[in-house]
Order: sequence, then structure tokens, then C-alpha cells
Amino acid sequence: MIKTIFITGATAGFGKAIARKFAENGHNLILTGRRKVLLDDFARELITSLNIEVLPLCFDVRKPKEVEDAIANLPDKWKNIDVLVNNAGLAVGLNPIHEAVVDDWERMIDTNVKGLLYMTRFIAPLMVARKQGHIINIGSIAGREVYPMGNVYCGSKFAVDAITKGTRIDLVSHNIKVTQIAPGAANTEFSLVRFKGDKTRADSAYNGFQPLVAEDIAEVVYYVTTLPAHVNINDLVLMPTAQASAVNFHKK
Ligand code: NDP
Ligand code: 8X3
Repeated sequence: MIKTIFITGATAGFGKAIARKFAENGHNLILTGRRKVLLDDFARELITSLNIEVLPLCFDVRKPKEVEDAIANLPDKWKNIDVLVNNAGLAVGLNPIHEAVVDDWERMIDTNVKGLLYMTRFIAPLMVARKQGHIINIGSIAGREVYPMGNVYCGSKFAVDAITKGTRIDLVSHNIKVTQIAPGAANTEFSLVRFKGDKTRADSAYNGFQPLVAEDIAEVVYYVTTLPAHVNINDLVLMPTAQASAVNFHKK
């Protein structure tokens, strides 16, 4: 069956790889991000090379009105969303709590927590009306363990963990699956964003071990959508083989 998959943050990293994985399997996609040129180019590439339908929607998940309008204005044929992947997110800065930049906190909480909430608030009713759907939230090992200077990023991902559990409870009677995928270290644009464009510092985060790549997360996200209707993966943590906890790495 061809499904409609809605993925936030599809201009880079996990979201882009998740989009490609579903596209390669013949599904239609609604893709979002703030960088319009990247989004439109990627959509065009998938449409041309894989003969699927793609609707690119450029908006900022931090803006509830933009999210609400984007969903309200979906053409009818795009309203039957089978899977929502709440992926858009970021870490900004890595500072002790007493030296942090307040605006970094706003960006993380507004994107990782409130953005995910807005998306869920406006898409879940479409699923409830159809009595089917699957919401997949991208959490993190940072939502299971707090590490030095992770303070607010960890807090935002602990919130994703709690919100995922709460969403599952609220939607269970509507036949909607709710899953959290929580990765460890993965080499995407994540560290470049965290270190505000400092490529040397970003690259050094992965020195001496093989991190996950975005395609690893895409495999897992795709897998959890292929299970029978009566089976749901509630929660899945994946890490590089060389990582044992948020802070324990086997480095060469
Ligand atoms: P990337 O930086 O590579 O990609 C992040 C994506 O999120 C981009 O497409 C970006 O698009 C989008 N995004 C960011 N802010 C907004 C916003 N305000 N509105 C809309 N889209 C936004 O990071 P990853 O792929 O690594 O991260 C994806 C998710 O996985 C995040 O939630 C992250 O916290 C989580 N994660 C990452 C891990 C890692 O080690 N990489 C490990 C565990 C979890 P654009 O800039 O165009 O808006
Ligand atoms: C990203 C992984 O360990 O940098 O969520 O927080 S970590």
C-alpha cells in the first residue's frame, strides 16, 4: 500500500535520509524545513528519480500559526497522513548552565519541544478522524542520560520522552501508534549547528570511532512502520557499536 509520510526537518541529516528511504519504497512524502531551496531541490530530485509524489512545505516548526496554516491548507489528497515523523530539532551551544546563552535555550526548547507539540496537535486530529496513523518522535540518548553541559538539550529530549509516552496514552483508543526512536551519536549537520558553524569542533566530536550515519536511523524508522497493524515499537534506542552510554565511547 502506498502511504503518505510527513517528515519534519527533511533538508538534512536524518530527515533527508528517512525521506529517501520511504521514497525508494514508493511512498508519497510531505517534506518540511526552513531552507526553501534545499527543500525544493530535494523534492524535485525525488519526484524525478523515483516517480513518487512529494509536497514540499517550507515553514518553521517554532511558529504555531505557520504550522496550523500549513496543515489546514493541505490539499485534500494530502490530508490522509499515515506517518508523521517529528524529526526537526537541534542542539545549540554546549556550555555549563551558568554560562549558557539564553537564546540557545529558546531555540532548543521552541524547536525540540514546542515544535514537536505543534506538529502533533495539528496532524493528530486528521489521524483520529481516520482511526489510523503512526507518530514517530525522534528523541535521543540525551533524553535518557544527562551529560556535562547537555543541560537544556538533554531537558528538551527528556521532554520528548515524556511527551511521547503521554501521546501514546491519549491516542491509544484511536488506534494510533506512537513510537520514539532515540539515537546516540550520529554524524549529520547536528554538531555543526551545535557548535555554530565551527567545523573543526564539529568534526572532532566523531574522532576515533565510527558514529551512526543518517541512513542507519532511516532504516530503523522505516522498519517500525512495516510491522503488522497490531504491533507497535514503543521505544527504540540505537547507538554506534563503539558507544555504550551518553559519555562512554571506545575510541582508537
Ligand atoms: P541536522 O542538523 O542534520 O538536521 C536537522 C533538520 O531539522 C534540518 O532539516 C533542519 O532544517 C530542521 N530544522 C531545525 N530547526 C527547524 C525549525 N525551526 N523548523 C523546521 N525545521 C527545522 O540534524 P540531525 O538530522 O542529526 O537531527 C535530527 C533530529 O535527531 C533532531 O531532533 C536531533 O535532536 C535528533 N538527534 C540527533 C542525533 C545526532 O547525533 N545527530 C542523535 C540523536 C538525536 P532547516 O535548517 O532547513 O530548517
Ligand atoms: C544527539 C546525541 O549525545 O550529542 O542527540 O546528545 S548527543
